[in-house]
Amino acid sequence: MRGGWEAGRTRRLRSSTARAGIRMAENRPPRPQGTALIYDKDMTRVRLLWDDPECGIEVPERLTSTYARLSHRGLVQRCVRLPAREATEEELELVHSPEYVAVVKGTQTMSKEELQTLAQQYDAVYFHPSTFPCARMAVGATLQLVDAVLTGAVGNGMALVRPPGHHSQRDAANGFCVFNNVAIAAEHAKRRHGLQRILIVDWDIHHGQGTQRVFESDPSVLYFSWHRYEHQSFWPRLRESDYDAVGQGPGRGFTVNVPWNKVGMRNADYVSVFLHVLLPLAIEFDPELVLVSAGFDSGIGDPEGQMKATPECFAHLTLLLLPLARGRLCAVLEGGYHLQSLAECVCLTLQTLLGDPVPPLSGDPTPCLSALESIQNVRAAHVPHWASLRHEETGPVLTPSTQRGDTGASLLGAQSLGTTDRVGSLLDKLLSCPISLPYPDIGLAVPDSAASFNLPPALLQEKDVALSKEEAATWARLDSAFTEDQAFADLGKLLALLDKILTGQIRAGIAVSPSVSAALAVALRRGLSLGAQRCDPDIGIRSVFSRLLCVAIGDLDVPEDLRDNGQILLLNIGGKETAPTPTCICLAGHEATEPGAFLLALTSLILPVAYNFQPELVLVVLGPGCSLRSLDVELLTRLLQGPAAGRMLLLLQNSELPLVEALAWALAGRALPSALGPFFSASPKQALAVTHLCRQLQLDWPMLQVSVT
Ligand code: Q9C
Ligand code: ZN
Repeated sequence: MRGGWEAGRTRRLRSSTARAGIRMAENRPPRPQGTALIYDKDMTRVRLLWDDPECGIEVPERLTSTYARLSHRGLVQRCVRLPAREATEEELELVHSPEYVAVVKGTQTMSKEELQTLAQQYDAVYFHPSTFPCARMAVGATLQLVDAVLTGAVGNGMALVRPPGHHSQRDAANGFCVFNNVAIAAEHAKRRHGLQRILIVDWDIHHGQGTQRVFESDPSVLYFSWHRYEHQSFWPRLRESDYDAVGQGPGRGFTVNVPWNKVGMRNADYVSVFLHVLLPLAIEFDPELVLVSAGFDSGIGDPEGQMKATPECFAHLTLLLLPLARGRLCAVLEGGYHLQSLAECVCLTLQTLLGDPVPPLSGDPTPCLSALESIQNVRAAHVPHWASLRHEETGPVLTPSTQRGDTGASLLGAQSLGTTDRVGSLLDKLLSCPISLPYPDIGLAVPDSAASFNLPPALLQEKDVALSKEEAATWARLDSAFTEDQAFADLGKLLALLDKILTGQIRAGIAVSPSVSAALAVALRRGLSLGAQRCDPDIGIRSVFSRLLCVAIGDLDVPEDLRDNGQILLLNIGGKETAPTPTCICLAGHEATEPGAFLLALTSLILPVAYNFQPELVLVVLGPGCSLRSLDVELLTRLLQGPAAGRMLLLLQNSELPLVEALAWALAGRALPSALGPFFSASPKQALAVTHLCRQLQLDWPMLQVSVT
């Protein structure tokens, strides 16, 4: 929406921005690091006092059992605890009418019968004498979180609140929601902190029609929601929840609805929507704050959602949002009614906010037909509003599928039968092996001159270990670049670092080399050879590294024997033209690394292929003359920590040494230090090149698909 279509302007600005970016990297102050957690047991006081099967699932144990699990995992102790408070009536009236606030206030002294009668005026709501103080505290907790993040006291955070908020409207309670916590927080961020662009990501499985209505004409709030819809047959059964509801007047394009028309959506469906719908628009929007309406009824096992996304999927969703808004992300609990699944999903969200590496994403990395239809439709609906989608050629789906969403083997009729059992045993399995993630540990193989950098703690620096001539011959095939002693020393460091990553002693690292092409060949050969003998410390049996993803930026020579090798997937951006094969993908020419073209390639090609491949290690190589902006390299680094559980080696040409500091922090889980800045679209020529390549490859890599054809 912002920025232009002028490729010429993009090209002229590129080199100066790139240099400025690198200079900036040298003197950046460290970003606020803490993760806030807000929880107050006063919010467990509200509960259903009569019999109502519809409202019976919104229970106090949603908070107590979630908090207990966070505490048991040691996550509470790692967070900055902030007190909740009750919002003022003035704050409530940022979104709600004084008349409605007075009605809710009046419930404090009502009898059970009066409460029940009032509840009947709304859809799927109950009241309790504690509803008013609890709902005020849910708002106040959300405001405390937003204030802490916007004043820089913490980097990000989460508020565990009840009652939830996103169905609540100016004059109405709805769907267990009394006051709209997130909508009030967004208004507060605008009015009290002067923010101009706020992104609300509503990953709850219900449509937050309350939030949508508050901001439907407001271009300063981009509202994204996915929701179980089933062609308008699922609650709240609104026409305005479909993909073609895009906002009103000046707010047109700033409401994004992704309807799920089938149940059983899985990790690949969720991640595909983030990569192909949310991320391009969010990057273009460049929010100053991200508010997540974090409902976990979209997680596996939930009786309302009936979806199949596993807890670790929420770690990935969080990771994909963290590069936005300099990491200023506030997650606020909405729904989530399967107590175990809810608690587990919250743990994984919070761990990701804390900077822990994300666990690998399980399941078949193929989005289902129904999800693809929704992706195609919502993209088509937003083409007029977003430059990042302007190259889209496909229109909306004309004849929606009748197949069920889950591409699994079972048939429509068999679905309800046994589903609960299957989900139950899957969950039991998941929960019986608690996730134990390695403590983030970063290694560096860089020249001694890097000693003056401001580097993250818990960092290992490889000492000089000169490579023998024999080793050099084995690994480097005596490349002419490696005849100098110093070059041998650099290679020795690189191999020592790589070995630690491959044997699981450290998670990620950065190596600098005078010749990255040669170093890349060394790393790949070593990876294949050592991978074959790797002993997995987690499961205690020999396992083999069989999938190495190499994302190479710039002009790099990769020896013939390492191309199309079967275990290596090579993605070369900005290099020489070669005919693409499924495992050697090239987006050629230096124009491919210009900001607009690169961002397009990142969300539509690099990340989908990376998630599809499910690599065990990601190697990112910045070749000579890599003209990516420092910011884009950081973005690439942060986002590629998803597909291989944070296992990553960055390989840089020694001229790029100044990038080491920023990238070490990025590997350690720190947010991007600056906003994404003005949006550049890809030139029509570059957009066509990316689109064409994705089309060619989508049979081999289904995560690339954005339409059903
Ligand atoms: N059987 C939240 O998740 N009941 N609210 C729908 C469909 C209302 C959900 C009935 C669900 C409200 C915050
Ligand atoms: Zn919900």
